[in-house]
Amino acid sequence: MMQSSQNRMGGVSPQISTLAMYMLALPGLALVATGCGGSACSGSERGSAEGDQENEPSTTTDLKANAAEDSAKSPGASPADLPMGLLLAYSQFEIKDGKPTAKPKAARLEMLHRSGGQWSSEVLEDADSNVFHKAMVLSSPQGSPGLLTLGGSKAAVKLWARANGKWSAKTLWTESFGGRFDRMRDAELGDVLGRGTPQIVVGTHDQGVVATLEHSAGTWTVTELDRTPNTFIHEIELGDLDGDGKQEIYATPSEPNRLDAKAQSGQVVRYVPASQRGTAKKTAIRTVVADLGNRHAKEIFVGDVDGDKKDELYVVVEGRTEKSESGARRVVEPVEIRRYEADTDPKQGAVIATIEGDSMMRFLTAGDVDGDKKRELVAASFSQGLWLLRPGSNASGEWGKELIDRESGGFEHASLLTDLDQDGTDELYVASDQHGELRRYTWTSGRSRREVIHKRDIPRAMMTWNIMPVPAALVK
Ligand SMILES: [Ca+2]
Ligand SMILES: [Ca+2]
Ligand SMILES: [Ca+2]
Ligand SMILES: [Ca+2]
Repeated sequence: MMQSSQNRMGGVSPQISTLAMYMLALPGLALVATGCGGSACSGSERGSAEGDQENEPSTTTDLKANAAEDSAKSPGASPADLPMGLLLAYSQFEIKDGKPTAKPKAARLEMLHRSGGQWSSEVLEDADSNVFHKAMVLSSPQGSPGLLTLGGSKAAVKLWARANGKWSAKTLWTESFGGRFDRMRDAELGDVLGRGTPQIVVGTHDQGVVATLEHSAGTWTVTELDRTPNTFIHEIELGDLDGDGKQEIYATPSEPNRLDAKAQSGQVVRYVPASQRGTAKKTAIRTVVADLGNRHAKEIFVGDVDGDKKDELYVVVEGRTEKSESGARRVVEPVEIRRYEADTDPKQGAVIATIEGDSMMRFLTAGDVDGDKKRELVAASFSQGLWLLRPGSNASGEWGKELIDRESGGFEHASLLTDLDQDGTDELYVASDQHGELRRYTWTSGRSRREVIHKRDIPRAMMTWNIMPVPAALVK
């Protein structure tokens, strides 16, 4: 049984505004989403239980022993107790006559953890904003970990801490950028400035602002690395492609989102902060690393997936659709995943996978699903399901591609490979917003198993924007 408690923060009513923009895209596009077409489904086994009732509460804290015992009962089943939980960032919408409207409610965060064989969640809402795009753990400079949230409309970066059972926030950065939309859209943590402690690197809508937030002497200093009118930054990634031991910043500027998806031009750019080069002349040196022409990317991943000890950049290039005379929209150029190394020509990214029939893909996550110490990528497309991608001997050639689950989808389709039970193998967590379910996938003997771990009655009452791991002790 789910337990939940609720804290409502802030005092400003949510405005009907920017989320309508997101929602506008939904009704028409949702028609494209297809269910599992019988034989078209993957061969995955289906775990049927919500939560997992098979496992008795544990009496020992030896998680590895628990995991082994549990998996002997049912391979891949969730252990009764998990040392890590999940942070789920949402927007939510008012319900009228049992149906979701386009009117956004307060930004919502759910903190999910599992103990005694039960998944439990706690809800935190912030009426200052109408969406949390992401929430993640940030260890404060004083050492105590808190929860960092990225809010949209109003744009706010907040750090939450719990005292005497109540969550409260300190606003690290809020700004009206001067355009039509104000959103903190994505952030990553890393020591990009070479200070010895991590900074927060943030991407925003709609004035193309990319900024670092640096803590020193009790205050947070915001430094803008870039600003371009009428520009959305969809994602930030950090990594060291050039192998000098210092992380660069990668961001995805594009024209504002369009509903017709005919063409939306974008790039992936790299910022090397001046402090990495020992110059104070400019805040950062900006380079275009992927030139996507009349297409754009909302999702990128930077990391070493192929195991050569060097990071590379993966860019999910959104597809293009066109309307036929009958008014039906069809995909003329499907989603592609392109790979870039440090010296790849910006126009010559290597296509490692194509997702036929889809024009949108907003999540790419890396991890080791089978415990062979080699990493895979999981790609979550809007309407064509979840895909497992494995590099071959040539990491810039076409990768192995395997359907995990056709019956999984959503506008964002937030997904995360992470090892909550800490047994050395990653599980896959996916928010299938089309079904209003959070699902967990594990692999046994090459086959995936699906288990629903959290669900809501009205799927479209919420959109899941991000999933991140969190130590369970922080959210219990
Ligand atoms: Ca570097
Ligand atoms: Ca690599
Ligand atoms: Ca693997
Ligand atoms: Ca695991």
